[in-house]
Amino acid sequence: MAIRSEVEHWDIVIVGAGIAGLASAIALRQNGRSILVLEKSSMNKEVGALISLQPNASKIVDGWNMSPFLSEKKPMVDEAFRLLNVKGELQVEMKLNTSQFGADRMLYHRQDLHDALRQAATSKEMPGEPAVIRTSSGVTGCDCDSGIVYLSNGSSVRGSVIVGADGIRSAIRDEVIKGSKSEGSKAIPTGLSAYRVLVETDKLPKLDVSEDVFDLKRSATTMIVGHDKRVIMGPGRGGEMFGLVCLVPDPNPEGEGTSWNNPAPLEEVLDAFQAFPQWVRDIISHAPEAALWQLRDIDPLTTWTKGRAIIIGDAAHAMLPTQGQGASQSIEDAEALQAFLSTIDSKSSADDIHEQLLAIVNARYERASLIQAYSRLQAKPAASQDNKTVQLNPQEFMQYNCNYSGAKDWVKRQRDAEELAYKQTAARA
Ligand SMILES: Cc1cc2nc3c(=O)[nH]c(=O)nc-3n(C[C@H](O)[C@H](O)[C@H](O)COP(=O)(O)OP(=O)(O)OC[C@H]3O[C@@H](n4cnc5c(N)ncnc54)[C@H](O)[C@@H]3O)c2cc1C
Ligand SMILES: *[C@@H]1O[C@H](CO)[C@@H](O)[C@H](O)[C@H]1NC(C)=O
Ligand SMILES: *[C@@H]1O[C@H](CO)[C@@H](O)[C@H](O)[C@H]1NC(C)=O
Ligand SMILES: *[C@@H]1O[C@H](CO)[C@@H](O)[C@H](O)[C@H]1NC(C)=O
Ligand SMILES: *[C@@H]1O[C@H](CO)[C@@H](O)[C@H](O)[C@H]1NC(C)=O
Ligand SMILES: CC(=O)N[C@H]1CO[C@H](CO)[C@@H](O)[C@@H]1O
Repeated sequence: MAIRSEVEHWDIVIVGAGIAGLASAIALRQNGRSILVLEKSSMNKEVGALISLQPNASKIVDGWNMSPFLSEKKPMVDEAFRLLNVKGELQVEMKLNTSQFGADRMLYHRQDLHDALRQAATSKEMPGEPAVIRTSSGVTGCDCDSGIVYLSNGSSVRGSVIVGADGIRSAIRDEVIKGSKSEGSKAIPTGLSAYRVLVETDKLPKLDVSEDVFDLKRSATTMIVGHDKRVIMGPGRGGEMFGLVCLVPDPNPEGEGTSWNNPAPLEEVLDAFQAFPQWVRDIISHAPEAALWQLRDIDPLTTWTKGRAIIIGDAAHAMLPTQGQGASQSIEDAEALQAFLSTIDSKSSADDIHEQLLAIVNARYERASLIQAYSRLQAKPAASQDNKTVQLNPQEFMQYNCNYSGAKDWVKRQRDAEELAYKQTAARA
């Protein structure tokens, strides 16, 4: 008879080493706690694109003492959001500054942010024990009640807590929503696709555009909107790179869309953006390559937790990138794990753990779901058919998105609001 070896046990098992998983590994580090991160890929080629952290997400990251890891990555402060029509005329400029939102909106190269998070998660210099990351370790599912996580190579590990941070096609999600109204919920086509273009700034010629319309060196996000297409662009890595996300109607809405990294010919992008200013097309035409990314999101789920498992990030609330909130919402999730699991240790019961996981879902659900819904709204045609009237109002959403000071504060605010409403009703009665 074979001797059945003891399954390896960890306090926390995180599935997926994307931004959500790595941020959670950092956030959950504390004395005596063991953390294992299981990542399917070999983790040597993060998608090349720029990414932004909204003010209060960048503040959470600052609070983790990430600066030794981030400062060398040449992060940039986003100073303004600028909206142009297809003629290249400025419609709105929204200055972003620290006094308004309590922190800066930061721009990163995705690879750099990912690298810095990975270093911080595994560094000996951070509080608690370093997290262990195992790459080429795909997960096929889990048992939410016992905490067993099954790997594709047939082995398994056990976690007192399982954090499913395995992205939009999450395997842990399937288990968490089994038996709920959301059972079987999957990534759905959104009718949108995005070409991603990243170019080294010093490869660009002098652009034929006046500096008050567009300045390549300025640390700002610029959006150009046509009726059904738009370009969102800005600098990264201290100005060395310039990144564009070019949204178009999905050319193949029924397609599988399993990748955000399908190579696309530059001519195809230029063709799609004929109506856009020549100087934008000049930037695109100097890029080495473009990639097509079929955009998917998920419907709000009825739950994010079951037993010892919780899903976060894109696994829980994948959203369109129309507001650049995906990474920020993942960071906010990680902070919520930190806040609500601080009292959980190896002696905690399954019930204690589940209670805290429920508290996290309570704290995060409404906000993340609303931002998810806003991101869909923001995907509606951004300009009239003749492209003359721009219909997008970024200010409205920005106010809500950036008004956040952590999961516990959020719960308190909700409670205050309820109390106020109750008092008002009582006063009227
Ligand atoms: C090209 C691009 C540009 C973006 N730009 C922005 C932006 O400007 N601003 C913004 O806020 N957001 C942006 N986003 C979205 C943002 O990156 C995500 O919303 C955010 O990173 C949260 O992702 P995540 O960590 O939850 O999931 P992911 O980044 O998808 O990470 C999931 C990880 O889990 C791994 N994994 C998957 N399945 C398994 C499994 N079964 N077993 C083990 N591991 C598994 C994956 O390999 C991956 O490493 C962008 C996304 C992309 C792809
Ligand atoms: C920053 O924002 C505040 C509030 O909106 C505004 O009063 C102030 O002038 C801004 N500062 C800068 C430097 O733009
Ligand atoms: C399966 O993968 C895990 C995680 O990478 C590893 O620890 C384990 O040794 C592997 N088991 C086998 C049988 O290959
Ligand atoms: C308006 O913009 C779209 C791209 O979104 C373009 O295809 C169309 O030709 C433009 N229409 C006019 C009248 O400029
Ligand atoms: C942030 O939200 C609170 C209530 O939750 C509100 O009182 C405050 O005015 C908001 N601040 C901004 C800048 O919108
Ligand atoms: C706009 C906004 O909500 N900013 C908040 C970010 O967090 C700090 C506290 O950590 C608040 O004071 C800010 O109001």
